[in-house]
Amino acid sequence: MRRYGKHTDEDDVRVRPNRKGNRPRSNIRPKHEDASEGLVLTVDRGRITCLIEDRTVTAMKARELGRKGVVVGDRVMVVGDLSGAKDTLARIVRVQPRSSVLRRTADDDDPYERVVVANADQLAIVTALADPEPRPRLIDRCLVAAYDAGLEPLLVLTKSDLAPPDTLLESYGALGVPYVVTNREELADGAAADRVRERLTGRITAFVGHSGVGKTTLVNALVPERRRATGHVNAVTGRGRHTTTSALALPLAADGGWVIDTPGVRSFGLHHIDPSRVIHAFPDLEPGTADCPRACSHDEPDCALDQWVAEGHADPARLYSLRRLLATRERREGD
Ligand SMILES: Nc1nc2c(ncn2[C@@H]2O[C@H](COP(=O)(O)OP(=O)(O)OP(=O)(O)O)[C@@H](O)[C@H]2O)c(=O)[nH]1
Ligand SMILES: [Mg+2]
Ligand SMILES: [Zn+2]
Repeated sequence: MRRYGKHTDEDDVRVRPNRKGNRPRSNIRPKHEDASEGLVLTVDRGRITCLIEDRTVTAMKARELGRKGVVVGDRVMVVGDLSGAKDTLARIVRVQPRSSVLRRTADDDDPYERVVVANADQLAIVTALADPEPRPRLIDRCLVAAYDAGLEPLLVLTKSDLAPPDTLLESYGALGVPYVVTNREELADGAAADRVRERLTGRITAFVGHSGVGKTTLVNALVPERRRATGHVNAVTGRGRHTTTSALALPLAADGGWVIDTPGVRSFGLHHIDPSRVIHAFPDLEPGTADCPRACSHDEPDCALDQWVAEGHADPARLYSLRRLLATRERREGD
């Protein structure tokens, strides 16, 4: 493999004379046809860690990528020094088309959407049953974001040693979202990891939730050889301490699949949600929208879904749940 020296990239080559002599630039510039595909494992202030075959390679964005972001889960084309040796820096020249994009905004009025992860196929919505208190509004918002992005949601209810899951499970029953309940004892004896792992095999799952709900604790139980730091929940405020500061993708052993641990969120802003994509996750209701007015919000007087349910095609509880989710953008914190 050719070396271009420490921290050298295309831009350096363009502006600096070549110290080694007068080789033409075309010899120095890596050819993009030689690019190797990598999976982005983590992004830390412009330093992007990729997995290329079995090597972990640090890279940065090539200038030609412009403002296009690179996020955890991206499949990228990388050129330059791909040895993975210390102090080497490769360049990402292309981001492959994404199969899914999970977005969130800081709040609903914020037009700046950040991509949380790319190419995930499942969203594990992690909620503690206590400490911190569960907030159904955040769950609803994550569900909407998952449906909108085409990810399958999985409800992970942690800390059942502190409070029972019954009320929460009841209110999500009609949605039919798969769920797992875990607790401290089962984290210790491996039962929690086993039960969660069943849902993760062969898939790329992003773990999201408030700080302190136990995302990293669970990821550590699933991938013990890659232990990350966990934090304590503040006894007075009942809040987590935002221990995890960057998203990280970790491979599940043997049976395949990836888990992506993410930093705790305070809110999950939904700036733009397309109701037609959300309703796609409700196959029992979707055919009933054929008679809806154009661009129906599915939560207005002329919506055809009332008729659909009245005619017995679907369970009214399902329509209620759908509308509760679609209305979650309008509701304020504390609802
Ligand atoms: N009682 C109890 N505590 C738990 C359980 N799971 C995790 N915890 C505790 O919850 C605290 C927070 O766990 P973390 O894994 O750091 O939470 P996190 O969601 O990763 O938090 P951030 O990284 O800040 O977003 C730690 O003290 C864990 O030991 C559980 O099932 N029961
Ligand atoms: Mg964490
Ligand atoms: Zn409608």
